[in-house]
This record gives sequence, C-alpha cells and structure tokens, in this order.
Amino acid sequence: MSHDRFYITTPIYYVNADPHVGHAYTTIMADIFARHHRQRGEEVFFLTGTDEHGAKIARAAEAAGHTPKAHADALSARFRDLGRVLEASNDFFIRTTDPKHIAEVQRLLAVMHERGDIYKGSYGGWYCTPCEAFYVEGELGDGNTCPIHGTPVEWLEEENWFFRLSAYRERLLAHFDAHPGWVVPGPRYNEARRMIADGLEDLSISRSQISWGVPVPWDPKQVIYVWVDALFNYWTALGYGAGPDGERFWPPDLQLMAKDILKFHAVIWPALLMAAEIALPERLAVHGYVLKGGEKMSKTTGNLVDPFPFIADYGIDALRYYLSREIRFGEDGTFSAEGFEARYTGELANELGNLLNRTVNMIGRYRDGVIPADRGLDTEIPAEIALRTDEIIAAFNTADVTRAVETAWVLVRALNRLVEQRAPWALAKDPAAGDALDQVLFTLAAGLKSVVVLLWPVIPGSAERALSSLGQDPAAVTLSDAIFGTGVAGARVTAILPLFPRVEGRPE
Ligand code: ME8
Repeated sequence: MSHDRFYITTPIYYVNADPHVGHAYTTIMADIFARHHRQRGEEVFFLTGTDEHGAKIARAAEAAGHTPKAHADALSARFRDLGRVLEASNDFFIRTTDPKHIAEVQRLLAVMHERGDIYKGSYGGWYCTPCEAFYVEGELGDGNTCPIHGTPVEWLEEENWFFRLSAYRERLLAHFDAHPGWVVPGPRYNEARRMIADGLEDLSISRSQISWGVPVPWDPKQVIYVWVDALFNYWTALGYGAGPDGERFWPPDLQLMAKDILKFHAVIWPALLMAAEIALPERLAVHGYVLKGGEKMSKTTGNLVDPFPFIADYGIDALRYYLSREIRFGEDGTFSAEGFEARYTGELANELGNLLNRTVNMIGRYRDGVIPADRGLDTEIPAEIALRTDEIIAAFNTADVTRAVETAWVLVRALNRLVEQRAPWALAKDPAAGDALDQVLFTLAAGLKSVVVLLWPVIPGSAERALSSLGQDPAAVTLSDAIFGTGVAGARVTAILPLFPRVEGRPE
C-alpha cells in the first residue's frame, strides 16, 4: 500500500428497509480510512451505494404497495441522506439499477460464459431470502432456519445458469497462501480459507422465478443472481463514477464489510474476478457486529438503533468517535445510550473540549490572544507526537481504526497532564516565569493542533472548528500539518462555543 492512490469500498446496502446504526458503522469506518489516506496526500476513491435487485427487495416493495423501482428510489435516497448526515466523503454513490452498471454486469457475464465458466443445470436447495443465499442441510438451524437470521428457509428448485466455482478451489487456495494479509483480521482469513479447503459447490447465478433483476444476456427469461450483480459494483463504478480513466483506481486497496458477508467477499468475489480476468483486491477488512442488548442489529430481526436522534442531540462527530472507539474494529461491540453518553461527556467534552477551551482562554488572558513563540524548553511532547503519529499510520496500515483513535487520545491525555503539572495560572502570577508560561502555552496550542489534525478523520467538523479557534487554516489537515509546531507561534486564537456542549436528556 505504498502507492499514491487508495480505493476503498463499503458493501452496497439492501434497500429493503431504512438504514440503521449497523450501516452507519461501516460507512463511518470507511470514511475514516478515506480521510486518513487523503491526509497522506493519496488520491482517494471512496465508494458506497445501494443493492437494489432480487427477491428480498421485490417482496419489500410489494409489501409497501410500490413497484420495485419506486421503492428502491425512495430507500436508496434514505441511504444517500444517511451518508450526508454522517459526513461521509464518498466520491460516488452507486445504485445497481444504474443502466451503466447493468450493461457492464451483462458484459462481464458474457465474458465468463464465453470462457466456459457458466453452464446450465438444475438445482434444489434451502434458500434464505434475507441472505439471498442457499444453505445445505448441515448449515441450517433447528426447524429449517437460516443460520444468520434464524428465520425459516424455503425450498427452491429451478433450472438455472451455474458458475463453475468448484473449478477455482486450487487457484483460490494459492491466492490465500501467497497473500496472508488479504483478509484481516486473521481469524476471518482462516475461516474463509477453511470454506474453500472444505470444498466448493458450483454456484447458481441466475433465477427464473423472479423478474426484478438484470437479465442474463443470452437468456433474458432469467435474471442474474443478485449477489453476482451486486459484487461487480466495485468494478462497474469505476467505469462511470470515477471520471475519465477511472480504472486507474483498480484494484481496491481496502474493502470493508461485516462478517455476515465474508463468504461472498472472500470466496465468491475473488473467483468471479478470476473468471472475468480482473485483478483481485489488495485486502478485505472484516469487522464485527454492532450489537444492541447482546444481539446483532438487523433489519430482519427489528433489533435496531436509529442513528438520526443521536446525531441530532450530540452531533455527528460524537457518533463517529463513539463507534470507532467503543467497538474494537474487527470485533463485536455493544451500542448503548449510556455508553454513548459516558464517552461523550467523559472524553469528548471533558478531555478534548475542555483542553481546547482552557488553552484558548489562557492564551487570551495571559498573552492577549496571541500564541507565544517556542522557547525550546519542551522536548517530551514533540517527541511523543512524532512517535504517536507513526503509530497511527501503522494502525491504519493494519486496518485498525480503534487503535488509531486510542493512540491519538494518548496525546489528548498527555496535554491534559501538562496543564495540571505546569499550572499556567500559577506561572502567570510569577514575574520570573514568563518564558516558562510562554512555553507551556505554545506547547498546548501546538500540541492541540497536531492532535486535532490526527483526529480529523474521526471528528472532521470538530477538528476544523478547533483549528480555526487556534488561528489555523481549518483546511490544512494533511499529515504534514500534524508535525509539531508548524505555523503556530504568532497566530491569534479566538474563543468559540464548546466543541462538545452539555446535552440535556438523551435519545432512548
Ligand atoms: O449484505 N453491525 O446488504 P445489507 C455491523 N446488499 N455492520 C452491520 C450491521 C451490524 N449490526 N448491520 C449491517 C448486504 N451492517 C448486501 C451487500 S455488497 C456487494 C452487497 C453493515 O444491507 C455491514 O457492513 O444487509 C454489513 O456487512 C452490511 O451492512 C450488510 O448490509
């Protein structure tokens, strides 16, 4: 990942129901990566969007009394709105109903067909519509239920087009063995490799009994299996959503998803790409589930948290911070209103917000609002900032968002300790301590500038407000702007309203 471009994706979300905190989670994590890589000076392409075909969507539309397209238009707009509210900086929003996506999927399928990787066969199996996937007997839960959703599966039998997935077993294993970091974290890599090693069945890639989908180019009575249509979005988007020469972003550097769709991304997706003769992604980062009350948040079970009230009450940066910090990236974690409030007040307001407030007020009171010059007396904080910056870069290189945020927070705490240890209010009373006071005020202002630049991917709006308050250009947020001390001395600070104000009451 040492090149100058960075292509990152989220799954494209099903438009069967409104978005919830689980979707917000992946989009926010992807946005944090995207912003961090922009800070490195890389040319970033960040893709998200909606998955709009298949039985699941057709049924949801029917239940709502709408045509599938009208239903998809309305729900897709909700996901797009969520992205805006999350301040996701995605460069494109793909919809699988986009005509250019459809045309390219058909072209790719025709290539695979011509190469002999697609044949006609008949298949009977247990189908879970919420998953849009078949399961074999051994995978089912009690009473013929889906292992992911716990809802009943249906017996589906029809004549379909099949993809020779089984023929790719050896090539897939070779790819896994040659690229030990291609799925992270490690347990997900092992799980996916085991699925392949245990044997692969060919995949039914068309449906004859539903019509809401992309027609198979040589057999238009069948539509392409929704997962094949959906997975190719990561490729098709570059053809029309990334400007001229969009293919320069291929292959994706980082593809995010939760573990529910590991098999599709780590087994089926690379085989489809091999069949279409397209290079494989560099890395898949598989995160855990956002839980509510110990269970996965899911549209199918209705165990949901609506992100909008939290954003309305606390601001988007609070949600971004909470999710990235509370839920260890790669593991399951619980979303709770109490936990949210505790981190908001204890960390964002009391540790970061107060630090900025105190720093700006003291510079106002003791130095007429102008950040004093560096007296060269502090070496510890600059060294710590340099060290932690390297650690943050390393954390992002291993797709560990939570460690990156925790590491930046070590610096917030170091600066708070500095205030307590040096007690600038006491230095201000001692006429002989002018240089010492200059130094601590400079170190606090410069340190804060570095910290908020490092935290910018996580809390972009608050970081920009903090930079303005410190007399800095709010748009100067590259990693070189995080180098301690640049452009700080002589800048004029401005007091602002608290970054993280007290919130009365809280969402349920
Ligand atoms: O699977 N915790 O769409 P989907 C964490 N259309 N992440 C969660 C989550 C939770 N509780 N709930 C949802 C699909 N997500 C397909 C994908 S891609 C070619 C097609 C996030 O609407 C997470 O990223 O069910 C998960 O993988 C995705 O939403 C599933 O979204």
